[in-house]
Amino acid sequence: MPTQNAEIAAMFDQTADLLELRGENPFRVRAYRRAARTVDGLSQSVPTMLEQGFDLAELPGIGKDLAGKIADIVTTGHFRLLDTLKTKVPGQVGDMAALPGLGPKRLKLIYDKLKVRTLDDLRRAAGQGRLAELPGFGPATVGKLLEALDKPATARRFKLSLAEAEADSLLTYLQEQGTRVIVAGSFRRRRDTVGDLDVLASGRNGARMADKFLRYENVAKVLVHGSARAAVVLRSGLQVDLRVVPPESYGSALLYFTGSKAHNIALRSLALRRGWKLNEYGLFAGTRRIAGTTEEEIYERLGLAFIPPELREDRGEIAIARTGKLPRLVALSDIRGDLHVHSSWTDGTADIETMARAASALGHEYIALTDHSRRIAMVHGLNSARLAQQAAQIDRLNDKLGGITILKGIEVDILKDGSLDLPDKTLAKLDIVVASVHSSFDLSRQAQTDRMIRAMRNRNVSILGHPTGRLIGEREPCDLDMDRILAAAGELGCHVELNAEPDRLDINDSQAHAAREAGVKVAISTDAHSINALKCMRFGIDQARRGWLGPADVINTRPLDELRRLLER
Ligand code: DGT
Ligand code: CA
Ligand code: CA
Ligand code: ZN
Repeated sequence: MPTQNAEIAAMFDQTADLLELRGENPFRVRAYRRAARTVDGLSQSVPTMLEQGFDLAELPGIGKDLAGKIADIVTTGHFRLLDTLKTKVPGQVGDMAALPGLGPKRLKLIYDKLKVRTLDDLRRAAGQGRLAELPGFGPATVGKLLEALDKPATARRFKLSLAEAEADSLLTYLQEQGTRVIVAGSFRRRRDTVGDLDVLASGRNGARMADKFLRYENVAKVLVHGSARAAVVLRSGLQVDLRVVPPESYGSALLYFTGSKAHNIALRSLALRRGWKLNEYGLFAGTRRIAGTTEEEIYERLGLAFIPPELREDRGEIAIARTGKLPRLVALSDIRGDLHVHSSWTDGTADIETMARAASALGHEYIALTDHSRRIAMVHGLNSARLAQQAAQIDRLNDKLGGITILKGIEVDILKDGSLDLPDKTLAKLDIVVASVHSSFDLSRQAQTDRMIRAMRNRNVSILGHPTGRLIGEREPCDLDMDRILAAAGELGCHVELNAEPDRLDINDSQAHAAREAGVKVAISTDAHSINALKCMRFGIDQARRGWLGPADVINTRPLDELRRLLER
């Protein structure tokens, strides 16, 4: 798995700590701290940016030298300078510098006063209350430290997109004539992150299948090796469980291992109430198997409509499946266009025509070009004048291109006070305005919520972009009162985005469900900065389905003329 922004930033911070501890050139120390902040504040993941050909040397505080080092870290997972520095400080002081709250000053303090040399020394000192006696070690600092010291490496969850890349190549390797192999678990339910992969195979020779699995080239460590079961850790750190079941139990095993656990338990008690037994081997009346080959026949026997895996979370789906009134969930084939797309006018990698042709090839009838507004100077955000030039180019392209319409739009920055980064008269000329927060993520809940509602009150705003600002595994969602935001959106006729970028998936599944309940319509948009990223729409569809959204809940399932009416406020 490529190294992510937060890890790169942490390596630079740690490097700065160690350089400072050794009394090295303060300019060099500051350069690493600044680079850490820049990397941490990016809205896209560095590996993705590199893949898309973005030159990191263009970022503030990152010159050619640091850009090269970052690329190195992404490919190797290591920062050589940091590794060297760690060997030059005594004991495990180098590793301690990675812990939260332990900068050079505090490190020196515990080294000198408490004679702490190793992580174990540190745990002991904290446990015995000796840390708390030092100046600058308040309860919050010590608490955070202890938490970080206790955190097992296995607690980590993997983004769905990364898990999918791993799953695809593993399945290609395992697939053979006469067997079925599928990934069940949270992966099949399309959760935004997965703890591990649960691979299910049907076949008579489980031992041979398990052996083949263990010989997979990406296996780093074998955890379990049984006759019809195996578990491994891949080189990326992702754990994979394999079970091989006979064909007559395939459906019941698939149902069981798809989960969720809560859904399984609810189904099992439904079976019990009829005097039956449901487990991974089948549905049984006494000792007689009455279903098990397919999931469909099990649901049918239980008197339920088939429940799509995305809904199996025990959030009311079973009761509704009994009435046969489950919603028809939105599918990728329902999507007619993409309403958040960037071009090389700002930080995209392709020009407008290339993006439009690629979208057309994906079957889209329209795209909205929504480059950044001027505040984001780092990416040459558009002011009114450049936006007018862009509009002229879009007019020419719309005359020239057939089959796809390019809508004129902007991703306008929501400023700290909730005002927008461009004047109303500029925004009023556009077909679509996506308003997004890219700064001040740490406002209080009240202030952040008020800020976004103020932005939505501007009648030029069509869609609230990536509402929570989260970057999965890297940046927490900002503190928001989502109920209040959705209520305001509903009242104001503003739509909310479900950003399909695999690092974002923002809003998330349960927020999408809340939007539906509040009568707010959702735009599923890729936020693509490259032609490849246009294909990420399906990750947004996954989360929309998990949020129970149907085609009518999603504005970009509409033909263009209907969409235009929906964008009017
Ligand atoms: P994850 O891996 O944390 O993202 O989540 P899952 O849902 O993939 O959970 P996992 O890998 O622990 O187990 C896979 C499935 O196996 C789970 O969704 C349901 C089933 N399962 C696991 N443990 C139990 C259990 O104790 N009872 C029942 N009924 N099902 C279970
Ligand atoms: Ca799992
Ligand atoms: Ca598992
Ligand atoms: Zn954005």
